[in-house]
Amino acid sequence: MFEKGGGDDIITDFQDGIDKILLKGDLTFDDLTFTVNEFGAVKGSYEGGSILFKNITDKSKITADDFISNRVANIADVAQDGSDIAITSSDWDIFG
Ligand SMILES: [Ca+2]
Repeated sequence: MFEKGGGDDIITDFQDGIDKILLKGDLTFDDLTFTVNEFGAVKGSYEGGSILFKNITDKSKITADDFISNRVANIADVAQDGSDIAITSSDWDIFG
């Protein structure tokens, strides 16, 4: 999960349209500012941290649809469709 102050995270194999990023706490998609770093990878920065999409080079591919908030009642329900969900900051795990 990614939350304010969560530090810098790297996702190496994001599958656009399949994987979802869980935003924890009061962090929302609107808090993210997307840039492309010096290596051509998309980076979403927020207060206290960032999420680097190491294999994504097109900013337009990362939209609100790629994120879920922790207001989703049951994360397991989301994961059942085979999606991977990144769920921690610093270390992250995959469900699905
Ligand atoms: Ca997308």
